[in-house]
Amino acid sequence: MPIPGTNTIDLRSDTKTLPTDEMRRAMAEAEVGDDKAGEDPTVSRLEQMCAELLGKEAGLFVVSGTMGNLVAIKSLTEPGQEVILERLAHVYLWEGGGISAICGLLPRTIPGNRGVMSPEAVEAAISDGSNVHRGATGLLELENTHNMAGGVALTVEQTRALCDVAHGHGIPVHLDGARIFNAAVARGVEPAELVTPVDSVQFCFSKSLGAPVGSMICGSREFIERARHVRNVVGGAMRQAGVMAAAARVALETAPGRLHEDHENARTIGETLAELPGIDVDLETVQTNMVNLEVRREDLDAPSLCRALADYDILAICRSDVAIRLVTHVQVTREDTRRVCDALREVLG
Ligand code: TLP
Repeated sequence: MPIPGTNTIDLRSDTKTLPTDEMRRAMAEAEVGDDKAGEDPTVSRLEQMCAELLGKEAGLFVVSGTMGNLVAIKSLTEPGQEVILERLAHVYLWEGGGISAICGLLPRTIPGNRGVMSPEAVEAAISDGSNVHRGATGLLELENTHNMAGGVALTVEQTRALCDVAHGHGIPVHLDGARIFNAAVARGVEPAELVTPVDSVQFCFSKSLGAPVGSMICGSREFIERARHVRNVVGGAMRQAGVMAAAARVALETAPGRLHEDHENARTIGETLAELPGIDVDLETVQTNMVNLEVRREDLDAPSLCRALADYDILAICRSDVAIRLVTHVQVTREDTRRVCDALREVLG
C-alpha cells in the first residue's frame, strides 16, 4: 500500500483524515477521568450532547463503528434470533462476522434497490418464531448512508416505513448511521429526524466528521445501560477517553456545516467520470461523499486504473477487477477535485 505524502489526494476513505490543529489542542487540554467508572467529564458531556442532538435519551462513546454496531446489536437481541439486513450491509459484509460470532445471530439478507430495502420485502422476511425450523426475527438493521450502494441516503419517509413494519411485529431497529450527518445534509433534514423512528443508532466521528477515533451509540436510557455492560464485556470500556472525546467534539461542532462541500466534490468527480468512455457510474447513487465506478474497457481494468492514478499521487480503493470507490472528505479541497478530474481525463479520455 502506498504511503500518502503531503501532496497526495487520498480518496480511499474518509477514515483517512488526520486530526486538525484544533483537535490536537482540544485533546491536549481535555479534562479527563476514569470513564469506565463514569468519571470522565469530557466523555460524559459528549454523550449527553450527542443524545440531545439526535433526540435520544442517552449516549455511549465507543472506539469504532464496528464496536458501536456490535454492542448495540448485542444489546437488542438474543442468540439464535434472525437479523434482517440489506444484502450489502456493512454489518453483514465487513465487520468480521461479529453479529454471528459474538451476538449469535443468523443474518437474513434482502436485496435493496440502490441499497434501500422495500417494506414489503422486510415484512415477508420476518419470522415470528412459530415455525420450529426458524429462529424468530430479533432485529431489523438499516444503514444510512449505505456504503456499498455508493453513499445513498435513506429519507425520513423510507426510514419510518421500514421501522413501522418491524415495530408492528414488536421488533427493534438498529441504524448503522456511520455517516448519518451526510445523510441529513443530502436529505436537507436534521439528523434527529432521520433517527427518530429507530431504537438505536451508531454514528462515527472518525469518518466524514474527521476525528481520529470514536463512535457514539444513542438510544433509550435503558438500552444504553445494557449497552454499557456489553461494551465492558467486549473489552471496550475505556479509562481516560476524554482525550479522544475532545477531538470528537471538535469534529461534531465543525464538520456538519461543511459536508455539502464534500458532496459537491463527489458530484463533480462522478459527473466527470460519467462522460468518460468505458466507465459506468450510476449518478443516482452519488448523493453524498462517495463515487462508485466500474471500469468496462478492453485496455484497462480497475487495478490498473488505480495504479495509473497513484502515479498522479491520487489514491483510490479498488474493490474488484472492475469496481473502484472514491471518497471525498475534509482534506480533499476544490482544487484537489480539479486535479482528480484532470487526471481521470488524461488516463481515460
Ligand atoms: N467503513 C470503512 C471500511 O469499510 C473499513 C470505509 O472506509 O468506508 N458502518 C459503515 C457504514 C462503515 O462504512 C464503516 C467503516 C463502519 C460501519 C465501521 O466503522 P469502523 O471502521 O470505525 O469500525
